[in-house]
Amino acid sequence: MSTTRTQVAIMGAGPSGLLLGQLLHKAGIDAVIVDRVSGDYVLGRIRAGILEQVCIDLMDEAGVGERMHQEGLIHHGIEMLFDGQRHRVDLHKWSGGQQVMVYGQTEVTRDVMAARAAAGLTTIYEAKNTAVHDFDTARPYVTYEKDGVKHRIDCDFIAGCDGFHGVCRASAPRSAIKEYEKVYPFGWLGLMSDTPPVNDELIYVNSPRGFALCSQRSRTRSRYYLQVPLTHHVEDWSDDAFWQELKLRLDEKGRADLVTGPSLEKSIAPLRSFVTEPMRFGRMFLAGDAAHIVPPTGAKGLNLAATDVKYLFDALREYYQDKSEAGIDGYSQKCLGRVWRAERFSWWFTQLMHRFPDDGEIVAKFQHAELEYLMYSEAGQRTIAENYVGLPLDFASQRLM
Ligand code: RFL
Ligand code: PHB
Repeated sequence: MSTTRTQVAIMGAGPSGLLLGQLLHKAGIDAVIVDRVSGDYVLGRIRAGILEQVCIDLMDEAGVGERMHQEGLIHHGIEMLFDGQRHRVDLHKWSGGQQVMVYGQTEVTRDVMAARAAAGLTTIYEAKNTAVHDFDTARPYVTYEKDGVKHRIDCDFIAGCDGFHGVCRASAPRSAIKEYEKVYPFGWLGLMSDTPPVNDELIYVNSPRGFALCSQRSRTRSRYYLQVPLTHHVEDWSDDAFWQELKLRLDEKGRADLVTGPSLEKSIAPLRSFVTEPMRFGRMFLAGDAAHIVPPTGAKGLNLAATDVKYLFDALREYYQDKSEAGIDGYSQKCLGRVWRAERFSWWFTQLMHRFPDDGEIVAKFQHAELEYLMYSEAGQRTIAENYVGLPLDFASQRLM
């Protein structure tokens, strides 16, 4: 067994782990990242597409925002399509001048990976049998196997950035953890194509045939989603069938404007709301999907991961530079305050926009009435806008009165 030492052992080289590693490096704190898959595999996963300001700011703080600012598209609004009509929610107007940015998770990952490689930092990919040990003591360590050799990394802290199926949350003592979960009775079939987006802004569609979303990655690359039953398999959806169904869920203008083309990628993602409490177990901290999952309707998954990373980085920097444990002691509570607000919005927006198999026509009528109200009321517009652009980092401590 070969043994090395670092200050922070980061499990997982997704956006959470990579961003945390880059921030720590900039602050002069040593970290090693371990992932069970290859770098190419991580880059091949098509996921989130919308960055909130907190995520943009974190990319800048990590010193990896240059390409994002050149290529990312700023959006000031979203469209809601129901009853055959489009309604624009002016995010900028109703959120006090904020916006979101279209920039894919793949690109975020690529940028941080490149910076990491340029700085000569260690990422161990394709590590087998990863495990975390003794995080309830002052001397935690991680182990893994690579090319048939066993390795051990001694550390001060373990950052559990290893996603929903990772080893970190699974290693927390069952008596110390509470998990909240809701699984939705449908999935999202996503298709990526090198075709110009059907609209400048995203369109969220509530149609009698189910939810649809028209998103994008650039002016020449589109990302579309369809709500599908959980029993469907991606192999059964030809590109033609996808485009056909999308057209049926769009309005006349959408049908006329839609440019179709061969898919670059097609996959079905299940939808889930999930939260782990707490997010700290001794000297192990969970961040991102390792601790919580949202249904993608509110575009919150990656952005929540970025907030966790921001809080965790600040806490670790405080520990090393100011010799204070206040940040790490408050980490879990601080994250969970924001997590639950994003979970609530994602759940609410999901139930507003999808057809649930057991709901009758009356629920479709309720949805319609609620959407009409939201589009009529300034309070309604503000509710969507301020949640969509992301509540402020210190939201939990703010009250109007
Ligand atoms: P990730 O991206 O899942 O990365 C975790 C990394 O940990 C590695 N890993 C391990 N490493 C070591 N040892 C182990 N035992 C390990 N087990 C796993 C994995 O290989 C992986 O590289 O989590 P992270 O970094 O917290 O980032 C979170 C975001 O990826 C996630 O919140 C979003 O992508 C969620 N999400 C979406 N969010 C959006 O805002 N919009 C979307 O359209 C959207 N689409 C999606 C999504 C998540 C999906 N998942 C999780 C299946 C679509 C899908 C399919
Ligand atoms: C995406 O572009 O993948 C995307 C955008 C907005 C969402 C979910 C996914 O709400």
